[in-house]
Amino acid sequence: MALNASDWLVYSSFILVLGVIWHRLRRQNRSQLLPPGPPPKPLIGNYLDVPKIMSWKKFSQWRKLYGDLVYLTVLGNKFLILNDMESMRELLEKRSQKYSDRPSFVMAKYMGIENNLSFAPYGPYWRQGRKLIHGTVNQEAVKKYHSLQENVTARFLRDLVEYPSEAMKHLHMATAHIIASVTYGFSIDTPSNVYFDEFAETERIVLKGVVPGAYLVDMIPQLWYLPSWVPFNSIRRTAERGRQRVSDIVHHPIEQVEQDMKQGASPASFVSDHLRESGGDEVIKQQLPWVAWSIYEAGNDTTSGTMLVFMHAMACFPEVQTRMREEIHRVVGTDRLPSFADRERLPYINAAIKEIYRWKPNTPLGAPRKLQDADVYRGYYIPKGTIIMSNVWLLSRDQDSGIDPEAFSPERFLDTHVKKTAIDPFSYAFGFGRRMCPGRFLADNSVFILVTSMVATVRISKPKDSNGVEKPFNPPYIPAGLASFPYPFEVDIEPVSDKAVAIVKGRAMSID
Ligand code: HEM
Ligand SMILES: *[C@@H]1O[C@H](CO)[C@@H](O)[C@H](O)[C@H]1NC(C)=O
Ligand SMILES: *[C@@H]1O[C@H](CO)[C@@H](O)[C@H](O)[C@H]1NC(C)=O
Ligand SMILES: *[C@@H]1O[C@H](CO)[C@@H](O)[C@H](O)[C@H]1NC(C)=O
Ligand SMILES: CC(=O)N[C@H]1CO[C@H](CO)[C@@H](O)[C@@H]1O
Repeated sequence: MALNASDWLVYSSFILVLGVIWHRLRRQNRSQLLPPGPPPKPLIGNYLDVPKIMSWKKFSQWRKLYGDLVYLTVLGNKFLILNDMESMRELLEKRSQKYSDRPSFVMAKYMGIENNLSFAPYGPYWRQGRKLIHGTVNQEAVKKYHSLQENVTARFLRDLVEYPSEAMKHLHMATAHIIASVTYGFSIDTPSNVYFDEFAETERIVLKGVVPGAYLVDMIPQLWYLPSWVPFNSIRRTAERGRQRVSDIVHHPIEQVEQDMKQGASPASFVSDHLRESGGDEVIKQQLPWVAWSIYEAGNDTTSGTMLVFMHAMACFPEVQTRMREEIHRVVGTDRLPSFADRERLPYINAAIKEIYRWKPNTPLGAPRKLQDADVYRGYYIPKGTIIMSNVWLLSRDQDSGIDPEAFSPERFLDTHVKKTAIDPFSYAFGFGRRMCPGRFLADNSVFILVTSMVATVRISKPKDSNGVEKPFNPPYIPAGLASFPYPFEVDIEPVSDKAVAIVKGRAMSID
């Protein structure tokens, strides 16, 4: 069919108008100023500028060059780094409607964890899951776990004084025990327990699957579609294995709880409470295993990692350890272990706990968010889909108190010691806004009771060789990823007195 002259005119002017509109839009968008950042290279963007380890240190240096907002592109992905509290508050809290989504990771999606709470897109599924969790671990509800936490701590201390060289193992057991009991109502006390290995294996796979860049495929989704003879093929195999593992681990413990409930032998827990209350609600029944698993995953190594940081600090700063012990012995005495009822009367200990969260923040860049719609802030245009990282590590380095940020010094939080106290890490260490860590009260209680009871009864110091000479002590931290805490390390543990040993053993015996 041939076009006549007038049709042709209509078509071509239509196309011309479209072209002009498109050009205007482009120009308009181009004139919209992106936040400053290191100049990108063609195609790879800032790929070579971002260090693979401890990127937060580099980002913090960039603040001096580019300011509080730093914009990057890496292989086509857009990133915005927030370097000050005000922007985190404004964007992640006040504008949370737009900033509460998470980036999706190809590997995580394939493994089936994409829609499961911590990584879930911002929407009704996520909201329902948060509601389920909130009932179990809100500020009031966590009080019902005090007794559990005190008991686990007493057993932990007994193991610690009996087998001090296995301190790291005992610690992992204790934190895993608490979170497993809260979630499923049964402990994963012994390594022989089937769940223990499953959990540990799954956690390793999952952690690799959600760290941006841990698998190259997250940066280059197209890789996924490479023919399988290409060496990258292992990507698919890894994902397939992860998927099966994840599905097993998510459902096995729930089946166990259901069985225990039938026999009337299931203690109160997140799962059994909701199974009882849901009255057969199918939506809840389907989501429950995933939410339970999310609690376990989000609560296990964050808590034990925080305790490792504590032990690292205690070995390096013995004078702080001594001041903590003096306060506990003065307030609690030496005839019993500390309890939650003592907390209010322990200001130095409470400052020391803040200092643990500050000294080596567990998630130095927070957890990534994805911007759902384009936004404008401080005159800059932030494109839709930008991944937002909050550089809380930089906040933790504040010098307001005048005390060196690298020192472990609870004094920085006490207005009896400094003119201006440091920023309270509770305002950044657990995230922001609607996605803020729902487990922070439970976590903080675990940290309080473990820290206080340890300081009361054992002395933590740098390891020594058989001649009593201190060995070099510099525990390496996990070098990359979302979380930052030390690998298990060697440390010396000895009871502060024979009386402390007797108290610990007596208390542990009263539980069994
Ligand atoms: C000291 C220990 C802990 C630290 C430092 C920590 C820190 C965090 C951080 C920084 C986030 C991201 C928040 C954001 O995006 O703004 C988060 C999320 C989360 N945390 Fe924790 N957490 C800890 C312990 C726990 C515990 C014990 C639980 C279990 C109840 C838990 C459950 C979760 C869940 C489910 C999320 C995902 C929330 C969502 O995406 O909506 N966390 N945590
Ligand atoms: C230009 O930016 C606006 C948001 O300010 C967006 O809605 C529009 O799609 C953009 N246009 C182009 C051509 O990218
Ligand atoms: C903790 O131990 C005490 C005995 O010392 C016991 O009465 C209490 O029920 C235990 N709590 C839990 C949650 O196991
Ligand atoms: C809990 O976290 C610790 C520390 O990262 C890890 O070693 C351990 O395997 C985890 N426990 C389970 C049961 O997954
Ligand atoms: C709501 C939702 O998408 N949940 C998903 C969690 O992951 C499993 C694993 O594949 C999916 O089957 C669920 O649909």
